[in-house]
Parts: sequence; structure tokens; C-alpha cells
Amino acid sequence: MSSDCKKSKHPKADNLNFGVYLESKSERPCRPVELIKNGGFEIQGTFSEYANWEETLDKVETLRIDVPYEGLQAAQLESVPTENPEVKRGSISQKVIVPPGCHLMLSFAEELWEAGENFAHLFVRARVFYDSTDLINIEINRRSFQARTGYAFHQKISDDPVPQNVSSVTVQFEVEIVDTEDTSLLLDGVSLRAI
Ligand SMILES: [Ca+2]
Repeated sequence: MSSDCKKSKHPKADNLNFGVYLESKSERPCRPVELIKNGGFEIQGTFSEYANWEETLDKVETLRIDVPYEGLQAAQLESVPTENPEVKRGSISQKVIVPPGCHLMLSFAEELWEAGENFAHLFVRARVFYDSTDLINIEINRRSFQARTGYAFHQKISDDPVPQNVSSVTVQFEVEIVDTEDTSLLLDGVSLRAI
């Protein structure tokens, strides 16, 4: 009996491997695989707070927080204290290899975690672009009453496909805060897929 069990297992395993082989050799150019690395911010970086993401920070700091949308950690972008209300900006970005001819779908979740002292505004802009051309642009204006109301999920498909002469795009999240301190945004579940 035990040898029968073994026999019945092997053909299944072979079929599975064969299926994977077919899938990897398929002619579909726009397979919906994940193109973003560390989109859940689970992995800490060596030279930046988040592995695989580059930071450009001006009076905003990057942290990781155990208030996730998915997984165990989320990215937290928080304003640095200043004496007077000031414009504070921070962005994180990642260059991603994309298949030309495919449309792209960006999704992510964000939450205004804290509207800090002298909070005036917090703008979030999510972009997928090459050169100076946006394929996806999502702009969010967070108001103070929306703090700690839970993650909001966003998803958008590019109107245009990736041009034939373009093989990589930049995925960027920018925050602009005006306050004196303690305003922060949580970001998690970033995904970019060809469709
Ligand atoms: Ca996460």
C-alpha cells in the first residue's frame, strides 16, 4: 500500500513541475507578477530605512512601525520638529524593470497616523513615471480629522501601456507636510504589476 501512495505522488509532482515550466515559457508578455521589491517594508535597508527603496528627505524622517496593512511592519514618514510651521518633504522611490507594451497597475495602502502640532496639511503623491512622463499619478490630501481612521487602499491602472522603448520606470511616493512636529503617514502593501 505504501508503495502505491508513493507512485501516486510522483506523477502529481511531475505535473506540477511541468505546469510551472509551461508558465515560465508562456508567450503572455504581461504576466501579473510582482515587480516591486520590499513593497511591504518588512526588510530594513543598509543605506536607507527600507531595503530596495531610495530616500530623498527634507525635514521628514523614515521609520518602520509595527502597525501593518499586511505583514508585520509598515513604512512611517514623519515630520521633523521645527520651531515654526514649515513645508517638509520626503520621498521614497524604487526603479523597476517593466515589460514594454504592458499596462501597469499600482496599488498601496496609506493612513494619516498623526496630525501633529500646528498641522496645516499633508499631501501624498504616488507616481509611476519614466523621464518626465507619468504613467500613473495618484494625489491624496489628508485632513486632520482623518487621522487614525485606518488604512485606505488605492489602486490604479495606467491609461497608457509602457512604450516599446522603455524598459524601466520609477515608483515614487512623496509626502508634503506643513506643521511644527509629529505629523506622520503610514504606507504599506505597495504593489506594481503588469497587466
Ligand atoms: Ca508590511
